[in-house]
Amino acid sequence: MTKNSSKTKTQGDKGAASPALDNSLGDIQQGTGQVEFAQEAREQGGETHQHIAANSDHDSAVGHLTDNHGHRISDNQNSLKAGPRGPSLLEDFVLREKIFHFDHERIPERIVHARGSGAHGVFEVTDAIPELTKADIFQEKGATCPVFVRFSTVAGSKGSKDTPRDVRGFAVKFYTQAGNWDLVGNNMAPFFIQDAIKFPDLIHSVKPEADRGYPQAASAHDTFWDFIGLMPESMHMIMWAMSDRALPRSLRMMEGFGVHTFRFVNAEGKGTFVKFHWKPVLGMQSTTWDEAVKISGADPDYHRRDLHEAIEAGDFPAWELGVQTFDDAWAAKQPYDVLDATKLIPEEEIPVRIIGKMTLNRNVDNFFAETEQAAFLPTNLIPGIDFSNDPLLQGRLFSYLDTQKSRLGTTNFHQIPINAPKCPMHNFQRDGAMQTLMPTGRANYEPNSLAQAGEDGGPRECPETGFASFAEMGERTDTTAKVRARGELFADHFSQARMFYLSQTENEQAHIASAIVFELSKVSLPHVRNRVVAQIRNIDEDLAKRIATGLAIDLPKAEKPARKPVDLGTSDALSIQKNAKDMLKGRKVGILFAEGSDKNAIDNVKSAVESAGGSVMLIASKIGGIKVAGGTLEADGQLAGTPSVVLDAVAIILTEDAAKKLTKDSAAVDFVSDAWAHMKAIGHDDGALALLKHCHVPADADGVSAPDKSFAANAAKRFFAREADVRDLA
Ligand code: HDD
Repeated sequence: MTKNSSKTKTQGDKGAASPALDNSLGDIQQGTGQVEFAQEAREQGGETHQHIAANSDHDSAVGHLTDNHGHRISDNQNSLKAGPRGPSLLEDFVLREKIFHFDHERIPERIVHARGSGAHGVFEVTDAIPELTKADIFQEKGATCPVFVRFSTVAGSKGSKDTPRDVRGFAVKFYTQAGNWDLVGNNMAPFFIQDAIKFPDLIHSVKPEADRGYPQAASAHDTFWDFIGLMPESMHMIMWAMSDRALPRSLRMMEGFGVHTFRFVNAEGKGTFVKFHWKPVLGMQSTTWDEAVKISGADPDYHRRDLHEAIEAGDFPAWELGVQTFDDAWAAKQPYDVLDATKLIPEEEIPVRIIGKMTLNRNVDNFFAETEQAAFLPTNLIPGIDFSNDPLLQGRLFSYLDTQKSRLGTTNFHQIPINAPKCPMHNFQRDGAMQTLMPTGRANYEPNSLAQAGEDGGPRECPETGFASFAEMGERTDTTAKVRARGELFADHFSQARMFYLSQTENEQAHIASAIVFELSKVSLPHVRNRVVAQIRNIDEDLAKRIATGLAIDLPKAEKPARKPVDLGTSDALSIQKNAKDMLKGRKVGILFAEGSDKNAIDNVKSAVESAGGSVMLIASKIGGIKVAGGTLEADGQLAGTPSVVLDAVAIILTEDAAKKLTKDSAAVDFVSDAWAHMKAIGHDDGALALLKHCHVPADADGVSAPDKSFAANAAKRFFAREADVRDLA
């Protein structure tokens, strides 16, 4: 141990263990030589107690059950009583500690984004950009850095379903050698509000209503739409939130956005504005609303399971990181303000330059220790990246640090392994609740002159390499008045909302109209409904009419816009369907079979799907083993528990008798009817025709085919042309 060292032990700091750990491991050093192992456990977090206890056993490598202080427990079944039928005794420290710990197992959930799923991965630079930024991670092509990602819904509690209509959080922690960089974004490019001072109001309005405590994880209620109708700046985001973007098929199939304009700063101190984008390698895909609702019943953990299973299977989800960069002069010419988080920059104006790739390749080992305790901070920046004056971003810079203290209970939350940097960390901050580090030495202040006496005076500032804020030129001068105001162009609330709506395909536009009709139909206050439609008249007259017709209300008088909208044209990049990648990779095909089904046909579908990169799930009424023509087959899923909503396409291989029998089974009927209504490919053999007919599925329709290669090609698509036949769209 370095004498008088004021260095602090952190992850990645491979110096000696702290004295406390050394002492506690004295026995281990003699007995088993497990110091390194135990120290590693400490660095990886969470497991230390268990391992120290287990390994401090001199005579056995097998773990003995102990309490939290290392005392072996002889009986974990019975509490200590005064006689077998007597009262329990207060002295039972084993019982008391166990119950005490259990009572405190839960921590407050996040006020927003409570429901989330996380995974580890790696980021690799594919195109170095030293000319734009001096950020450590972007200097060399091929450089890599570990990452942790947490995806989330926004409104629901942590036990809520995965598939509500909602924005998805897309938070990435890069553990760079220059410190952690957290890019805490969403799967939608704009945001609801322009100024952080409105965030508590927005969130209060969308959360379960204050008096009645419902609805959970839903925006379809009075208070949300009341707020929205009164906040026209939210209209652009409302178009996104009511679009298919709010219903991702998989977390692996959604885009991510840093939302705000940030600054890159290069080695010469030159600043460049930047917007960050994540592009999914599997392409974008969404479910229909009906599908999402049914999935939430069939599998509330649909997205969490999908992410976990894909990573377990080695089918690693990946995204490309892209940037849109521009300078102040370009920004000044735009009809919108780049500091306004309710606006985006069309990709057709400034193309997204791909600079890296993120691959998620490891599931968490402990959901609580990692996913739940992960603390993201927009203030986690590294030299070469800086904030902009976006007033929403500026407010976030306070909120996240603050929230971690209330959620994780201590200012030392940065020491939790998932949050700790993987580069050295040394400073003079000390103590606090749950302090787990052991800074040593006399120097806990700076400046100090202890080094002159041969002692370790501790770390020093780094004027050259440390974080230096970009020397922002502009409005902050001595003559600028303090104001509570916004930039002039912030007042344009409708131009980009219109651009988004007009950029969608016909189906996508219909989905937006239907979604708003659905949501406003759950609103009980007529004036709230009317005001929202009155705002939407400023986006698109036809959309407003469709919604009014869908609600059976008169078209209200348009709200007067604060600033006249301008025509921004369209941007194809905003549509999911226009950018869909018809691929089977990452998609799941179900094969419904029964007694007597043709094994050969099943095998053919399986190999066609698998060779196109998809996965297959065999589904039958019973899972244990069913006699089919050509052998016996076990099913992966029982029909009643595996509806077609959790699949991307279905093949139905049945004998005529089995098909007739299944017409009387509502699970089978729903299986086929839903696959048809959700515009999925259906493969079938002749035997299955009776079931198809019963479900009113025309055997010659587009996307309905024999279970051969054509089915595998169809399975990668959705047949949106079918939609008008299966749904009454607004
Ligand atoms: Fe936020 C969490 C994304 C505006 C205050 N936010 C949180 C998470 C994401 C975002 C992805 C979850 C992180 C995780 O997985 O742990 N938030 C955004 C985006 C915003 C945004 C993209 C706008 C562009 N947020 C925003 C504002 C405020 C907050 C304006 C407050 C002024 N957000 C929080 C928070 C949370 C949070 C209360 C809850 C849990 C947490 O921070 O760690 O501080």
